[in-house]
Amino acid sequence: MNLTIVEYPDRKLKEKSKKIDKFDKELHELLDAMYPIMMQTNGIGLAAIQVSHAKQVLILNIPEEDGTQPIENLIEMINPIITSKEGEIIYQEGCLSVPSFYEDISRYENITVNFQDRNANTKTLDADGLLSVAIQHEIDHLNGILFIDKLAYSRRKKFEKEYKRMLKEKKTSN
Ligand code: QAP
Ligand code: CO
Repeated sequence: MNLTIVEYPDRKLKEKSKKIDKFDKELHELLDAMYPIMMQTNGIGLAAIQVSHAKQVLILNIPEEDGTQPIENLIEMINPIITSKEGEIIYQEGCLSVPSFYEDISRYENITVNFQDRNANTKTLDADGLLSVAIQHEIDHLNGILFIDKLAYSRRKKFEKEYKRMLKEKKTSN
């Protein structure tokens, strides 16, 4: 499967992803293709909609203290639902679909998430810190929400201006 990252302002990113009901080869091929593209693009999280598949599928690989991302740390979540959330954490987020832009975003500090793995087994995970932030960021993608949608009006305007300038420079350097 050949995948490419969809970038803002592509309207595909606003689509709502559909629940997975078949845990078949096609799902496994999608998951297996998402991992290398996330690693090649220096990502720590990727939702299927970012590679044009409107399915409730996301992967995460939170780096260790030394910055490495062993494959053993890979988490695959299908049909995730946050069942409890509390506290606040502010983290400087980025997104593979919004390259070169980072902003502080407020999220829940502690969450519990229910999901299925690639074989349809039900799992529960308690998360805090960066993992909690990453799960919330990726679940937002499944609902068509980007981290820039959470910015206050003036910061969003500043973003639009900077981002348009960057896209223009990208074009003229081609
Ligand atoms: C979402 O984000 C996230 O702009 C995953 O040039 C973000 O992997 C979770 C990336 C923050 C938790 C905290 C962004 C790579 C990667 C860029 C990413 C870029 C290259 C973003
Ligand atoms: Co993202």
